[in-house]
Amino acid sequence: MSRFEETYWTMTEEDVAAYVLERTNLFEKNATLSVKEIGDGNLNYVFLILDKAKQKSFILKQAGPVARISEEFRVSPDRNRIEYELLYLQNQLNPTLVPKVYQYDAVMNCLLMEDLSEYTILRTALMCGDVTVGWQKKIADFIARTIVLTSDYVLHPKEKKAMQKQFINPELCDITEALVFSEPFWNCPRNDVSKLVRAYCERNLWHDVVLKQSVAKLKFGFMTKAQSLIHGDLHTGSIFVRGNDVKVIDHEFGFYGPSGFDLGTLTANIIFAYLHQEALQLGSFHLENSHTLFKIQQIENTLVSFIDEFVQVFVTLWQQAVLDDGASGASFLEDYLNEILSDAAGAAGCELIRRIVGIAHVSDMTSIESESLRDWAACRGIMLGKLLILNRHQYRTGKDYRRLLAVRGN
Ligand code: SR1
Ligand code: MG
Repeated sequence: MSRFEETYWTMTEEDVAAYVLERTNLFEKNATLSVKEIGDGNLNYVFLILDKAKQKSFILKQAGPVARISEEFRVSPDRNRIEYELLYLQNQLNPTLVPKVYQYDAVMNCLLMEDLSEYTILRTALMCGDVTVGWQKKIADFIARTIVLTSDYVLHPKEKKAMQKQFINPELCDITEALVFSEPFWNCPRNDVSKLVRAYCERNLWHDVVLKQSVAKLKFGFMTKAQSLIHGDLHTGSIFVRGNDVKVIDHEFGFYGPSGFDLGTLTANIIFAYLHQEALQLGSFHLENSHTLFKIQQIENTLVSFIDEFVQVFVTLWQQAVLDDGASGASFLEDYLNEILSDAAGAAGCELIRRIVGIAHVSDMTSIESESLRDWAACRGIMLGKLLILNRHQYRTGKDYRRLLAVRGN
């Protein structure tokens, strides 16, 4: 029996070269391959495999037994199955917006997929202000299509429950429940904040009883509302762009959860891109750095059109896909959509706060060079996050988010 068939172990670059030659038909058996581990995420190992002679390349992603960010997180490598099955499904629901997936191995907990090395991570593109116009509409469509087409009133009830069972994902949900909805809201030892931001949290976050109760409600919704299949970690590092082309990656956090969660997570990450540019603007020698001001405006417009496109596509799809007389009616649709938008605003607030206070930070914030501007952006992010959580029922349109970004003062 081959060493790849018996039991699971984590592979090196050399092992991956041997693995793909032995266990797949993607390369000729005598191909000379170069393999490089290129993963920069918090969880998995990502190998780029190149056959230079044939100009062919693929990505192999293997789930390790512990998270890369911290060995405190032991997570089942079965998340690789969830990612594979979600990619397979998304290749049917949104075929142009996800990488192609070729093979899954349940013993080695790895999957093979399309190489996207010629794409840029959206977070990086946004930080450079080098943004392809229109990506936000594609992702708004992706979210709306996914949450409508996997929901209870569109699927057959038995099919929906079978999918809910297929994508039960307790370990990764446990991470989100802890890192997004719990730890940032108390003085948890795992939190990671500067002295100044810690003092801000002591004053404005960790003892705010009303806020804590709101977050508890959002967490309860995350744990109990099995409304739609969601990505579960849809930040700007989970999206690749190349020209007009957009791909959503890293589906391992997927499960049946609240339909507004992905919309909210991505909203927060667009706000991080905005805060990054605001900090650059404040730090620039010229008071009116017109290039940065343009980028700030552009990111704000992107957020507005992201939200408005989502609402429009959601309503259209709902009206087309829902056949039930009651559920397709205006009153049901209005309530259902409002709940999704409130949950999205709440999730956006929690994502903003957790990426600033909790263990898993984002480079939009950490790359701000000046410590005082980093702290300024962090406190502003927490303030915006609180507003989103506490007033979540008020965020229904792009214009509402424009108003949020105009709020000043910490
Ligand atoms: C232990 S994993 C930390 C974070 O990285 C992932 O990308 C998720 O965002 C998770 O919360
Ligand atoms: Mg991820």
